[in-house]
Order: sequence, then structure tokens, then C-alpha cells
Amino acid sequence: IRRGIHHQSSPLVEEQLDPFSLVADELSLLANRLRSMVIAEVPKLASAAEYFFKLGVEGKRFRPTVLLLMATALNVRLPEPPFNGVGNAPTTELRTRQQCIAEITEMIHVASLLHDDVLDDADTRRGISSLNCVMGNKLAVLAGDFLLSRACVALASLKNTEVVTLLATVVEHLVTGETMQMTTTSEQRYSMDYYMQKTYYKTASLISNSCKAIALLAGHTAEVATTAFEYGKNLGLAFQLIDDVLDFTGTSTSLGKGSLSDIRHGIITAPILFAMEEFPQLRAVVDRGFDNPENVDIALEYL
Ligand code: GRG
Repeated sequence: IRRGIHHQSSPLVEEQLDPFSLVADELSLLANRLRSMVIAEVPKLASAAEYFFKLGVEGKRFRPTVLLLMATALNVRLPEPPFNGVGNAPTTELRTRQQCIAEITEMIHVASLLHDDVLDDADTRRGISSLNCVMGNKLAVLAGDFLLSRACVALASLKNTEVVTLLATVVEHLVTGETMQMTTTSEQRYSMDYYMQKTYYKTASLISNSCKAIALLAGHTAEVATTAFEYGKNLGLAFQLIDDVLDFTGTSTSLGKGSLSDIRHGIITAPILFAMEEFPQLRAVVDRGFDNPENVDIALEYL
């Protein structure tokens, strides 16, 4: 950021600071690889599974970008004395295996989006009609299952049991986070700890565990792998906090889905929890529920 401030007039520097442009070539390779990895035998399933891998509806590719940058950072190791000048260069094979983690992560992510839209009865995703809206709930669920299966096969091909366990556990975490959200009791609803735990499972676990997988594949120590995990965890939590703020401040066009969807579903996120700390009277408004749109407007006044 500091470099950006000093060189604001230089488009070259700005471009170098854009994390997505740093891995642009690999992201287009990933897009092609993903398209070939999600081809299904039965035509209906094939069109459902490829729905969010088509050009223009690929999403931000936040997770693959973080992972490819993490790989870049971790594959270059500081020489340890006595340095013999060889042995530290990252191999193409290593990079390919890390690209595979980025692909698996994106497939798990899209599978979770497909299931999430069914559970929420959402009609928009990534600026277009959700898959459940276009092909129905049943095919959307099956397409998500299919993507998870393809992700498992790709994971197995890495032949690294620790990495398999990490990413298989992420699927459990996604399901756990979603269940926590669905079954929140009135007491848990106002607990910041509960919100953070749910957010770790729902969003941060995928990013943190895949960052750790990148470090393990590069042959780093458990200590470095844990640091990569912590980095991914904090980034994932921050990502969700911003996503929650955007739900209040964004428009349907900027979000690619309806705004105010959390509060309308009665889901209490960080902006409300923080506002409640400052304005305890907000609790009575939240307790009334948000079936009545007027109550949504009253709650928004506090934010
Ligand atoms: C089948 C794996 C699986 C899970 C089932 C439904 C469910 C359990 C989990 C839902 C998890 C979920 C959707 C969490 C929200 C994570 C999140 C912030 C999504 C939005 O990510 P972006 O903004 O989306 O990166 P794009 O579209 O840009 O990829």
C-alpha cells in the first residue's frame, strides 16, 4: 500500500499491486482446467455442473488467487547456511500440484454455493439466475454433489494423506457452519463468539486449510504450515466480515445477488452485533423479527 501511495501515477506499479493480475495467466489456465474437470456424462448433469464455470460467471476467484500467491511466497525459501546454491528452486511439478489445490478449493466453493442457494431459496448468484432457479433444486443439489466428487478424485491424485484430510475436513466444516446458522438459538444469535465460530466454519476454514495444504506440498515445517493456516484463517474471517457489511451497503448489481438478504432471513451478522454494543435498544428491534420490512428499515437506522 505504501508503495502504491508513492507511485500513484505509475500504472505499472498499480498493475503490479493488483493481486489478481499477478497470477492472471495461471487464473486463465485454472479456468480452462476447471471446465475440463467438471464434464459429466449425462447431458442434464453436465449443463448443471458447468453452469458456474462458464466464461463471465466465474466469480471473483478470490480463493485461487490467494492460494497461487501463497504458493509464490512459500516456494521461494531463504537459503540456509551452508548454502550450496541448489535445491531451493521450486519445481514445475510442485507448482502444478499447488494449482491442483486451487482447483479443488474452487470446486468445493462452487459446490457449497449451489447447495447454499437451494437452502436459502436464492434466485440470483454471480449476477445471473441461480442454478436452482434455472434447473430446479434437485439438479442443483446433484450438481453440487458431482463437483464434490470430482474434487475428491483430484485430491486423491495428490497422494498426500495429510492434505486429503485437511480438505475433506473443510467439507465437514462447511456443513457445520451452515447448520450452526440454521439452528441458532435466541441466545447464540447475539453472541459474537458464536458468530466468529460459525464464520470460521462457513468461510475461513476453506481458505485457511487450503493455504496450509499449499505449505505442506512445498515441504515446509509444521510451524510454517501453521502460519499459513493462521494467515488464511484471518483473511477468511476478514473476507466474511466485509461480505456481511456489503450485504447492508451494496446494491443487487454490485453484489450479484439481492442485498439485505441476511437480515431478511433473520441472520444476525457482525454489523448488527457491533451496532448492538453501541445501541443496546437495537436488541428490542431485532427481537421483533424482520418479517415486517418496516422493522428492517428501523434496524438500518442504527447502522
Ligand atoms: C456441499 C460443500 C458443501 C457444503 C454444504 C451450503 C453449505 C453446506 C455451506 C455454505 C457455505 C457458504 C456458501 C458460505 C459463504 C461463503 C462466501 C463468503 C461465499 C461468497 O464467496 P465469494 O464472494 O463468491 O468469493 P464468488 O461468487 O466471487 O466466488
